Amino acid sequence: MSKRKEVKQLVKQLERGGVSRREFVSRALTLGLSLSSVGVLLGACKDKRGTVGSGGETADGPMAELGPIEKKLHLYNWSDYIAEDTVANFEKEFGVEVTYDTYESNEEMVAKLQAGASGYDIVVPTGYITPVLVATSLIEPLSKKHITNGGNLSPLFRKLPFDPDDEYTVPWQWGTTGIAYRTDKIKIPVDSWNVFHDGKYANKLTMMDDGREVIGAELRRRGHSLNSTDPAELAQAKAGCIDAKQNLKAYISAPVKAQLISGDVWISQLWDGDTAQARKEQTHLAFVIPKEGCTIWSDSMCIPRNAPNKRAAHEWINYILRPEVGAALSEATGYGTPNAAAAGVMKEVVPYPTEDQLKRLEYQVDLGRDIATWDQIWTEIKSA
Ligand code: N2P
Repeated sequence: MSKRKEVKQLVKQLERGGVSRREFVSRALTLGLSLSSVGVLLGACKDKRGTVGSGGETADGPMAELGPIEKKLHLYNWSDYIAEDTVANFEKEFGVEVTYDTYESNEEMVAKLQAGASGYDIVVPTGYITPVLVATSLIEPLSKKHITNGGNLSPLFRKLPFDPDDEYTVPWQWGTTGIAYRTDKIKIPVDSWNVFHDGKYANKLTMMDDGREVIGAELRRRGHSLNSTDPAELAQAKAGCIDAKQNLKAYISAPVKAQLISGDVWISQLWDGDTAQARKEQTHLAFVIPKEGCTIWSDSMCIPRNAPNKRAAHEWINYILRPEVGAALSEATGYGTPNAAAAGVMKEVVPYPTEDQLKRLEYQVDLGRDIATWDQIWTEIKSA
């Protein structure tokens, strides 16, 4: 192999964390590089990995400690939640073959993990479900010292209530669950969950296939918390959901975008980012945070217990945290980035909610034992 090729390979290894910086210097010198050119290479490498403000943890915390990188990585994520080349670029750079499976709700993902032997290396749960995954040992603590790009994250998304010591999660994207509607079909601006109870839009309405969101929206419409466990409030919410159901074409989440684009559906309970994705093909689409309020959420990357490819999983997390990778991700998904360094290189960033908006937004929390009541109500609504 030519010297140039060897140097190139060594740089690649350093970028992947396959060699420590100290080892890199000594091997580069052996290859005949001058000290100053080694310095330049090191500097460039640091920039590429986007290590900012992480206290220089990259210096001697090589991923190599996690063993050699595996040949495979199995990702399990929400649908329509990644940029087109995020996986392909990772495969190319790391020489890892990625399998990418998707789900439509937290509950679908958790059921799969609970069924055991999923083989997944990364899952992307919403905050409220994380404590459940921890309590049932379905995910395991991350090796934080290997996540050297963690300093790129905005402090707004660190030490969140569902993971107070940042032990299990690294944020992926954040967003809100409000109402998407066709501005060319609806002449009066939509601003309330009441619209799902309006018979004149019957069969042009959909709500998400997600009990937490559907019951939560009805609770907010009635002036309650979307995390309520009060039996009387829940009984009213159930009746309200059954009332709205008569007008709904379906309970459907991300896949509703095609129907909003075609005009088969005019008004949907939906996430802001998925609405933004649909807007790329259908300009007559607006998204609103209803006046009664709605969910704000943040989804994170976690490593399931017994994940077979731990080194590759940590490499993936670190890769996603690079500024340019994070920027491409949010530009494609239309969601907010928790990555401050990524936001710094984006043309347009989803702004964090204003004080005023935050008053109407609520994070879902783990319902503890009351989850059984919620599940029961959701089953009754769906079969009504
Ligand atoms: C993207 C799904 C958003 C995830 N299609 C909601 N937590």
